[in-house]
Amino acid sequence: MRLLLALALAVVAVATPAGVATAQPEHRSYAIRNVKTLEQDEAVRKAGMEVDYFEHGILYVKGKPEQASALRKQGFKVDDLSLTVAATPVDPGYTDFAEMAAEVNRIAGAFPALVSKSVIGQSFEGRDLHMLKISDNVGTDEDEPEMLFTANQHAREHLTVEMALALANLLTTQYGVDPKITEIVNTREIWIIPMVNPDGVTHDLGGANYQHWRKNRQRDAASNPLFTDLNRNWAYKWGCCGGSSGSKSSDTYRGPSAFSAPEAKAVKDFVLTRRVGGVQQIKLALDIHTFSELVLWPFGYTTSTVVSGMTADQYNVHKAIGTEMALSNGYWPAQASGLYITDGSIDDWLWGDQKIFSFTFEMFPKESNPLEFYPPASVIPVETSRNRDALVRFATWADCPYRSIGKEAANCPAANDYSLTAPATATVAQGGNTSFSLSAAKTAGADQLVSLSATGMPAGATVGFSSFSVPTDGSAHTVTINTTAATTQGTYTVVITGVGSAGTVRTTRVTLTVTGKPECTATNGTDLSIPDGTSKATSTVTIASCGGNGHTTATVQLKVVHSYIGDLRVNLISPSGTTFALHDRNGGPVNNIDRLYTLDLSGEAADGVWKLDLLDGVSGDSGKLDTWTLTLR
Ligand code: BZS
Ligand code: CA
Ligand code: CA
Ligand code: ZN
Repeated sequence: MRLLLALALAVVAVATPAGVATAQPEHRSYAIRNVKTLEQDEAVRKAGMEVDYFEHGILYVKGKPEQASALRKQGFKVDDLSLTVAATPVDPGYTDFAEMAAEVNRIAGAFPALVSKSVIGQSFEGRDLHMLKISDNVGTDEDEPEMLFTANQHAREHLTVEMALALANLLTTQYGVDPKITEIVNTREIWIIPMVNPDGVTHDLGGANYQHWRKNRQRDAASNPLFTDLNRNWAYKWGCCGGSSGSKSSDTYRGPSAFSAPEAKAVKDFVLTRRVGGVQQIKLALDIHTFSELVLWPFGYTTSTVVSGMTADQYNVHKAIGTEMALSNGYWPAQASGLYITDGSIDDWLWGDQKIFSFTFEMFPKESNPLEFYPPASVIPVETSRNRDALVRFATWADCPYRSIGKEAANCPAANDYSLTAPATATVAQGGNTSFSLSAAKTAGADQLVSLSATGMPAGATVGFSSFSVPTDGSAHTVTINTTAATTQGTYTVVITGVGSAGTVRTTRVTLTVTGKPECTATNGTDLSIPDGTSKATSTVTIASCGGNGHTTATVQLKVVHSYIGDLRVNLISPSGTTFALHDRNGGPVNNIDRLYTLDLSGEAADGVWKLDLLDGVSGDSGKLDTWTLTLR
């Protein structure tokens, strides 16, 4: 979610002792859009409204309806947040606590061989925290990599319980039907906690209208509110860095101490039971939230990528797996602190304390406005099945997340083990060939004979090995890659896989660059500022003598520096005038774009002037185009 929006609502909540974020009749929260200049900001103050904060072209204020009407007459666009909040009726299509409990029991009853149900503890108000385990031989603690899925730490994020239950249904109903699902269930042990904050959910759904409730429903001994943001209550760097609040009325109140919230503590205690013989069995975790359509990874407490507790390899594993999921579901991948600094989040603890590679999904919708915690329940099927492929891919890494960066031999040793070594990069011209050396060297146990194969090659290219079966004695062998004149220019990740005679599978990755006609590629590296507001910036490159059309997998490598890419639109416009959207207000308040876009430009003549339009759209943020490279084929 957009945190600042939550804070706006929290301001309203302070006024009511029960903490219910409903409007006070005389004193409402407003969002004033398109406040561009300080003078206009001043006009708002003069109207007598109290400014909460300014964010991203929107001024959040409190005031009276008369003051709002006065501003509207002066031409301001003033939205009454209090009204919107109060006016959203609860959609019975979302799963409440009792329905969740019934569904969990139903799934466990329907698939006794695959599913076991347990209760890991109770919420503050005494509701059971239900959990499912899904695996083959579910009653046995097998030596299989484990995965943890948690949802609904934040009460109003109702789509998240639907996601967790959809996952449980997918894994069970598709077992024996879909080979990928069958493989996952057979080789992993999957824990799903679909509703971490049942008291909050019950409160949020308890009236005719949604309550915009985020936190739990804890109270102190005197029954005064101690409502706590569960995703700020985890012990790793708890309260360290300004990423949570010490004020009880805040929507990001971190609680009086780490794990003061019984719900966070129960999940933590469960995770600790998965340390068997000192080894944490859970390898991957996903905590599900709404909204903004993001895939996030730790750390949230710092903007540093590599820091004590997070090596470059470990960061790169998070980034590789997170980015792969985002490419599948269309979310935006980012380190959590790219959104804003948070401390005490579950992800920071799972990684920082337990070394579980951990991720957060911020689900649908992408845009932020006060209604958007509460899309109609009709979106549930689309928005949950949207993540199916991403979650299948996620599960495939659980046995060794380091495989995502080709470093499994060093990090996930097998009894009989070896490492495969090849150069990190290779370059080949279209229609040419390149050779590099490859070796297999034993690192543990018995020597093996390793059979080699490669995937990820460009279409039309072939790979040859001087020997298809190599011993693990470290000797050098030669790999040759041949391309044709039609092989598409670009960068490829060629994965060379070895299968040892003792069954050990190891991979190594080579980043292969296929260079083509330089005439079909152009770069503009001149910085171009992207104005704040509604006028676009345009950068051009000229392709002069490439001839023919673009390829089906043409690319644009784009680097933009911007403080809020959720406002940004970036379009490529061909010489004939066709528009191709590269970036359309994705990523919310994340900064900067550094991304390779693949486009089908086969319908466009290559030669001519290609334009890149960049439009910020909303005031409050600006940036610059750093560089872009168009590769037509
Ligand atoms: C939300 C947003 C979420 C939060 C962002 C976040 C995710 C921070 C993961 C840190 C780690 O409430 O959905 O503010 O907790
Ligand atoms: Ca099993
Ligand atoms: Ca196990
Ligand atoms: Zn959330």
